[in-house]
Amino acid sequence: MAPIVDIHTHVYPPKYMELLRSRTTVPYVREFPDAPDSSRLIILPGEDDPSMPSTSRGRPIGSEYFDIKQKIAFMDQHKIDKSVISLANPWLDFLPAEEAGQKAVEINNDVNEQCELYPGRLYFFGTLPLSSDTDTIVKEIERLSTLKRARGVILGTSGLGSGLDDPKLDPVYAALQKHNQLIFLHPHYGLPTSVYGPRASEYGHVLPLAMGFPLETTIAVTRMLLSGVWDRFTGLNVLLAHSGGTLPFLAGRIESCILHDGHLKAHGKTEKRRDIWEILKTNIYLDAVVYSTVGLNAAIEASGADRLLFGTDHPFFPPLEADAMEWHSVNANYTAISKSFSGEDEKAQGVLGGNAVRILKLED
Ligand code: 5CU
Repeated sequence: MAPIVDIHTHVYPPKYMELLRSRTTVPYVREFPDAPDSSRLIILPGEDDPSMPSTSRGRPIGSEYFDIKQKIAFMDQHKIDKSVISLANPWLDFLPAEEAGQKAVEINNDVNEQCELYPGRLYFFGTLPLSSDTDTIVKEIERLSTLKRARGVILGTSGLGSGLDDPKLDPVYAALQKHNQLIFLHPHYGLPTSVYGPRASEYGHVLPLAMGFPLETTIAVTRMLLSGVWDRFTGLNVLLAHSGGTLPFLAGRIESCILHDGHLKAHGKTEKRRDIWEILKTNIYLDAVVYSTVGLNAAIEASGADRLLFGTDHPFFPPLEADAMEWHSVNANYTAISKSFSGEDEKAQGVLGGNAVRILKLED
């Protein structure tokens, strides 16, 4: 039996918690006077709206966000053998350029040390100092490739500030390709809050998380594709959060729009390019954090069962009932895998962990 591996699972390590607690603008962690006993994590754009009661800003943050023992307890509780942990959003995107390089070193070392406490159980995707200059970013990629438990990097969609189709990212992509480091691409910024409408505050976090996150990922990847990132870096591998947002469902439409675009044709950009289907099956991996067979089947169809990897998104999406033993969000992903691969045990085992062990070299 292959081990069960969770490749989408976050932490805010102690060094990062210190940083969040020292801040007064988003992102930050603090207690509010009307609820002094509970800290709140405020990270998403718009979450800090002063018109909201402080207890509905952001989300409560407890030790499950930063105590590595709790990660292990969660893994044990849900029969997860290994986890590839990553710093949660918004990573270091907000730091001034001159601070980012040193903070990335501290935080990556911090996470590597936490992984070392549980040999064979914990690995991590490192964090890059993206607000810094590309030399500093490349240096951290090189350094990460020497850290024992590092298995790639987690990246948001903003890149150096202008998105992932920015040609200034080429040295970063070149270094990642050279050191064979996977990018775990994860959303944070969502869509402009105006699209959620004037009643948005009545709907909790549903619109930014269910719609904003996946669409942000889809747009970011499509921009990478359109700008020819994978034509220049044919060995660059990217793991997309939330089963690629809506990419598997929209891939046909994206490809058709490219083929029918007069502007692209006039600039010779519809020929001599690797199409989206090839990239989905060669450069892209998808996590299985989509909570239903409908999304999972689209992911399987688009990239193949051997490129799909189980994840939980822990510590986000905890059960709302105080006494719940198991997490519904985790069980929804387990159930979707079991239903989609009914009678195909080998493929199910691959998605649950075998693929991750092979792709991320998790044998100790
Ligand atoms: O609930 C949330 O806000 C989040 C988040 O910020 N990041 C994430 O990975 N999942 C859920």
